[in-house]
Amino acid sequence: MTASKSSVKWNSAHNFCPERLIELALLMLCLHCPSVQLENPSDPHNVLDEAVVAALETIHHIPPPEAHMSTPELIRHNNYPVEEHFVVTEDGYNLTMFRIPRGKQGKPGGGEPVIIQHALLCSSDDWLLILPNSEDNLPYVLADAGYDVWITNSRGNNYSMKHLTLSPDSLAFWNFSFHEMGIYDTPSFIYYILETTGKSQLSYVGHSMGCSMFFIAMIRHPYLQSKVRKMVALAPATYFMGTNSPAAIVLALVPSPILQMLLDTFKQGRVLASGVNKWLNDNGPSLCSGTIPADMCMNLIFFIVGYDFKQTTNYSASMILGHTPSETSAKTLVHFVQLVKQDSFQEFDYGFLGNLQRYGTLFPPKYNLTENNVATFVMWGLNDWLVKPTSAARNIHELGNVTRSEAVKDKWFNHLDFMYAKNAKEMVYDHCLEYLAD
Ligand SMILES: *[C@@H]1O[C@H](CO)[C@@H](O)[C@H](O)[C@H]1NC(C)=O
Ligand SMILES: *[C@@H]1O[C@H](CO)[C@@H](O)[C@H](O)[C@H]1NC(C)=O
Ligand SMILES: *[C@@H]1O[C@H](CO)[C@@H](O)[C@H](O)[C@H]1NC(C)=O
Ligand SMILES: *[C@@H]1O[C@H](CO)[C@@H](O)[C@H](O)[C@H]1NC(C)=O
Ligand SMILES: *[C@@H]1O[C@H](CO)[C@@H](O)[C@H](O)[C@H]1NC(C)=O
Ligand SMILES: CC(=O)N[C@H]1CO[C@H](CO)[C@@H](O)[C@@H]1O
Repeated sequence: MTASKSSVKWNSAHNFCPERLIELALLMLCLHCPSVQLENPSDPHNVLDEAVVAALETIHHIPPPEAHMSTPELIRHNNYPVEEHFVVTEDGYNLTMFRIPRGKQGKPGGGEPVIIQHALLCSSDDWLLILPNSEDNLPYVLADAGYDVWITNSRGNNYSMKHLTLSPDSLAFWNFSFHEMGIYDTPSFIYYILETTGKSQLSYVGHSMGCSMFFIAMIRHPYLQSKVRKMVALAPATYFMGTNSPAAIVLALVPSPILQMLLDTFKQGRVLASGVNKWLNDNGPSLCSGTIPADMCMNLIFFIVGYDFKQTTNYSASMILGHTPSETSAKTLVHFVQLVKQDSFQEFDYGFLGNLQRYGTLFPPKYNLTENNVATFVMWGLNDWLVKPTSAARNIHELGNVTRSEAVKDKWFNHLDFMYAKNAKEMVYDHCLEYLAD
């Protein structure tokens, strides 16, 4: 009932045709562009026609077919083998993992399992969006090196929006943050993968929230530490001191109970209103392909995470918008905003009364990073607006067993470049391989 309602709503939004409005605006801009008029001042009609043709050409680049492919479709499209696996957590969430058991044809398999875990508002898709050199994507780099790759999806995202009893339309379904992902999802992935492969250990690569989850899992379930041989932490999201992400700063201005209430009321406990991300994913790629619109879209994305034009390709905007953002719970976002405000890596803050009831203390308990002794390699970006180099340094200082740490050598590397940059293989993934092989 609700589902059909929301699809009707979004269809009517589509009839509004924002695409056409944007095209019209661009066309008008181009028509008034002085450089076009100067080229051929003697023949105004010709100039106009040429300008229209040029404008249409920049606008009407068709997005690559990959922009609308799901994770298994992308993997098959790139000629790698893929398996789909499901695991149900102790609290009933049914999570999806995609496995690439070996590299391209002819490459050996059966290597060590490696988990690749995505960040906030992302999914397994986000590890597969580098074009045109698609072999540079992290899962393929690891698979071709002989690893048994498992790309995991944490609760609530597009691929893990399932629960044995709760419906995603209920507030109770969205009653989780990255704390629950760490307590329940990460252990479920680890146990399932070790059981399925018969191995005794695996390694783990996390990006941003993918690291927060992992640290929480290791700190709250210390017996899991012996199951993980090595961990790679890419831009770990634990401390946010001095963040200059405009989005984080604006959100931090809103008191968190009010932010939570607003999101619960207007978005049914999600970050994105039901259907928004599907609409964006369906329409974003065609809105954001072509040179000018793609640049505008990338500008919007950079606004959140830091500028880095050199490392995006003309495919980036349409690939990213075709797959991202994926859904997550409002509580996850609010929990992150609390970390930004309080500059502390700690459990969810329910307010004095709520904390007393839940934790028996006025303030939420902190996660003690020193208790995680898994051998860890931390990488951070010098141009990361979310996780600043000083925050990365604090994280490294506190973790129990950092055996290697370095800033990415490209000084413009930002928070999302760990997934999307065209030089990510050279700058990051090759270093991961080297560390894991050691
Ligand atoms: C989890 O979801 C998958 C796909 O929808 C389904 O095939 C599987 O049976 C589910 N697992 C359980 C235990 O319900
Ligand atoms: C969310 O979970 C907390 C405890 O984990 C509980 O107190 C609260 O009532 C739950 N809220 C909803 C809407 O299920
Ligand atoms: C991207 O650029 C390449 C060459 O620069 C071109 O062949 C390709 O058509 C462009 N793709 C898109 C989606 O604009
Ligand atoms: C964190 O854990 C380490 C190692 O177990 C311990 O030495 C330290 O005192 C703990 N820090 C706090 C603040 O509890
Ligand atoms: C850190 O990891 C290395 C490599 O796995 C291991 O040999 C060492 O014992 C670990 N250190 C601690 C304090 O656990
Ligand atoms: C639940 C949900 O939104 N699933 C979507 C995830 O993404 C794939 C591929 O884009 C869609 O086919 C699903 O409908």
